[in-house]
Parts: sequence; C-alpha cells; structure tokens
Amino acid sequence: MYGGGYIGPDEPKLQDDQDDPAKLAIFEARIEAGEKIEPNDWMPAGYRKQLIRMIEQHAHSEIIGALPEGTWITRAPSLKRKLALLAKVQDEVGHGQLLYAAAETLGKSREAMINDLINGKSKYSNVFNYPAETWADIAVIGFLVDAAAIVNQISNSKGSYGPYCRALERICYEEAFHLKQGHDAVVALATGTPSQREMVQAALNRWWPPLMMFFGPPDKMSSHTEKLMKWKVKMASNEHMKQEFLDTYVPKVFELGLTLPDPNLKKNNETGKWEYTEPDWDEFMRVINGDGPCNKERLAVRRWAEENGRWVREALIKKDEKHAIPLA
Ligand code: FAQ
Repeated sequence: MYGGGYIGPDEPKLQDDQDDPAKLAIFEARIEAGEKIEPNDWMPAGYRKQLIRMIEQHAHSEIIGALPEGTWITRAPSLKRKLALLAKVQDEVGHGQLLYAAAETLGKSREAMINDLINGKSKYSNVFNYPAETWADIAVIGFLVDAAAIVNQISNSKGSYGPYCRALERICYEEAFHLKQGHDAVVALATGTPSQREMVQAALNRWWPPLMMFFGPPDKMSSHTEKLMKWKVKMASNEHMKQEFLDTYVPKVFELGLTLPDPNLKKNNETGKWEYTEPDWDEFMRVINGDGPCNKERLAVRRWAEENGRWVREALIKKDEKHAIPLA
C-alpha cells in the first residue's frame, strides 16, 4: 500500500536536487497527466513538506477524534449502539495508523509526529476540541462530522500522492459505515420522545458552528490551497467542499424536521450556492492553536497514553529482554 518508501526512526537525507527546475518541470507534467507520485520518486521539497503537514494533521485528527466518542462507549444507550460505537472508534484509531504510515513514507518518523502532537506543535481538526455532552452529540458526530470527513476524503483520495490516496480509499469505505450508524442514531432520536428530539436538536445547535469551520477558512484566507491544488494534493477548495457538504446533508437534516442554528442558511437558486453566516473565524484560530474548550484535556489523554504505553513499545523493540508489566 505504501510503496516501499522510507520507514524508520531517523530523518532521511533529503535529495540534494530537490529544487532542480528541470526536474520540477517533469514532476509537474506527471501531475498534470494524472500520474501518481510514489515515495521513491523525485519530488520538490515543498510538495514533501506540504504532504507531511497535511497527512500528519489528518492522522492526529483521527486519533484525537476517537476521544470524544470513546468516552461514550460505556454509556451508549443499548448493546447494539455500544457494539457499533466500539467498532467505529476502533476504525478511527486504525485510520490514524494508516495515515501515520503514509506520512512516514515522506521521511518524518512516527515518533517525531507523536512528539509534535503531544507537545502541542502539530494541529488537528478543530471539531475534536469540543465536548460531547450527551448521547445525541455522538449521534451528530457520527452523522455530520463523518459526512464532512467523507466529502473531504473522497476528494483528497483522487489526488497525486499514491500512499495517501490508497489509505484514503480504504478509510472512505469504513467512514461510509460510520455515517450510516450516525444517521441511524440521529433518526432514532428525531423520531423518538419529545425530550429525545430536544436533545438531538440541542446537539445539532452545538455542533453546527464547529462543523462550518471543518473545511478550513474561506478560500481567500486559505494559505495552502493554491499550491496544494496545483500539485493535486487537494482536489477541491475549502469552499467547494463545504458547498458539496451543505448540498447533500442540509436536506437530510431538514427532512427529519430538525433545524440548523443559522437564519441565513439557504440555497440561492440563481447561483446554485448555499448562503450562510460565516462562523467565528477568531474562535477557529484560537481553537486550532490550542485554546479550545477541550484542547488541554485531549492532549493530556494522549500524553498519558504515550507514557503508559512506553513499556509495550520497549518490549517490542527488545523482545529478548524481560519486562515487568506495570500495574499487573
Ligand atoms: N482544523 O490553508 P488552509 C475526521 C488549518 S478527519 C484545524 O485552508 P489546507 C475523521 C490548516 O492546517 C478530520 N486546522 O489549509 C473522523 C492551516 O494551518 P497550518 C481531519 C485547520 O491544508 C470523523 C491553516 O488552518 N481531516 O474527521 C482546519 O489547505 C469522526 C490554514 O488553512 C483532514 O485533516 C481544521 N478544520 O486545508 C474521526 C483531511 N482547517 O498547517 C473521528 C486532510 C484548516 O498552516 C470521528 N486535510 N486548518 O498551521 C485537508 O484536506 C486540508 O488540510 C483542510 C485544510 C481542508 C482541512
């Protein structure tokens, strides 16, 4: 799947000719022709750097994304819901592993990525820094966060870097199941008792603003889109993906008789585009830079896991040594 690229603990030596204009022209022609770039192919330094940044952030998002849902596994309202949520959370962690492996082919070790996450240097998706207050939040995450992730990932899976695209194809199959379980949970609440309906409406109201930030800042504020689209790492702009999400999923919310907390949200039939109130981009910047409602808690959990899992990693590396199992 990963194409035999670099996988190891040390940073590889980057090619000396990584900014050679003649090679750049050949590389860009390959991309233009729709070819996939593989780990051992020549690539410009900027392409490698951008891919590492994006795939690493994506991997962290899957791992941190498992946390709000993970806290509800023991509190899911039935055995069926518990089994489905357990499987979903396992899948998300698996997606993180696939994506770390894809990023490693570009030369950054998994250890370096995890260190950058737990030290607060790397970003991950804004949405996972908000609390899941009720079971309905889990239903809304499974339905709409997964829906947004699918729109984004299907688009990215058509891109130019082979290992990332192949990982995304597999991830999208699993996300399709997540979306079904989320939608099913939302339908159950929306068609349930008045208090269940109230609960799912309140969760929608809470998650809508972070969801409207999920695809990133407006195109005119997006610093990376132009370069990423030129190199086919990103196949659609932030606004384009958001419009696709609104087109497909707003009608599904409305058909359940639920509302969304934006009085300006409507499709303009002349332009064919959704109009909406811009979310609070200052809040977005605060949240993605470490100052959201749950950032500290999320990273503290990851630090704890890293510290308490150290003995397992050490035992795997030095399999012939005897290890005392802590807490046993
Ligand atoms: N959150 O120039 P742009 C999931 C940052 S997976 C945090 O527009 P770009 C599965 C951006 O990094 C969810 N930061 O950036 C799941 C940049 O900062 P930097 C994650 C964000 O890269 C479901 C700055 O803002 N998916 O949900 C966000 O061209 C349920 C400027 O932005 C991926 O990562 C954000 N929302 O476009 C798991 C997919 N948006 O690095 C559990 C791959 C922007 O300069 C439960 N990534 N920023 O410091 C992408 O497709 C792109 O990176 C975008 C952003 C579209 C997210």
